[in-house]
Amino acid sequence: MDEEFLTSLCTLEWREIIRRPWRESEYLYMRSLFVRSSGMSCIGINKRISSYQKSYVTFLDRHLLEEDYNVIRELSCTGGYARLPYALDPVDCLELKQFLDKVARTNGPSTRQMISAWPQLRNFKVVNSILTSARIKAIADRYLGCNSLINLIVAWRTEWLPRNKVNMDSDAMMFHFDCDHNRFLKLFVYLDDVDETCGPHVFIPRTSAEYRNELPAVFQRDGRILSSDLLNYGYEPVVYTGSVGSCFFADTHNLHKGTPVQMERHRYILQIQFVDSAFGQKILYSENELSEINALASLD
Ligand SMILES: O=C(O)CCC(=O)C(=O)O
Ligand SMILES: [Fe+2]
Repeated sequence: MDEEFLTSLCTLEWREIIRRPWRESEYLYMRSLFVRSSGMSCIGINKRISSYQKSYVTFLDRHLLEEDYNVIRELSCTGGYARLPYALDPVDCLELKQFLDKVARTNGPSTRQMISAWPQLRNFKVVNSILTSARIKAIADRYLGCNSLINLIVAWRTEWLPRNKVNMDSDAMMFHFDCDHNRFLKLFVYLDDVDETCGPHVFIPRTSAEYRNELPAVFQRDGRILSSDLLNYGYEPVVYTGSVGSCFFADTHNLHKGTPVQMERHRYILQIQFVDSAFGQKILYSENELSEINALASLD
């Protein structure tokens, strides 16, 4: 398997990719290439995807307002993080929050109760309002340089557990980068107020893609990273708290993590993922579901 092979895969249309049998080895190859090339592999592949869609990217301007260009500028300054300049309707957010409160706790040790099934999520106004927002899709597409595909919608509640019961690694509470796809941008929505006690999202700006080659050699690897190691090297984490309805874009190729919630506190999140290629980690949705989701989001 070589880079040429991966590049040709990423030029396929998403339907062709998801109809191919999914192979874990290909996904792991993409991941290891990302690390070995200090993030550059995803840029090369993304440039090739973009080059096929030049006219699409210029067409995005008609969907963007002046304040959206500030978001786009912020994304490029931080390496892929920016808050949306407006909040979503709190009533819509609380509807999904209340549903998450009813999701039964699984027996496992996780602090997170998640839902991602489209037949469940499609009924929520907050989900619909994001999927049908031309501004949000246009910002993501501008960042990703292509007509992106939405391939993951997930909502979860995080709750308190005694520290010795929390698996910080599997609950994404240790610094890591995501690499499920080539290039991607997630939109996080806080479905209720998130202050310092509710396990806010934390990230290290400018550690994604092209910035990876500036990382010290000890961090040029896959896997979890201790906060203390990053602090020792002078990295300053940024904490995103926010009130109900607030949203931010996150290119989680940057080092990032969630944080534990304090006793009697909860965090409720909705997350939507835009990808430049369907190639990578296995997709949870069927072809019909992806068509339905992306028809809502289409800018044509
Ligand atoms: O819980 C969080 O804020 C981060 C979760 C995470 O690592 C992710 O969504 O990629
Ligand atoms: Fe992550």
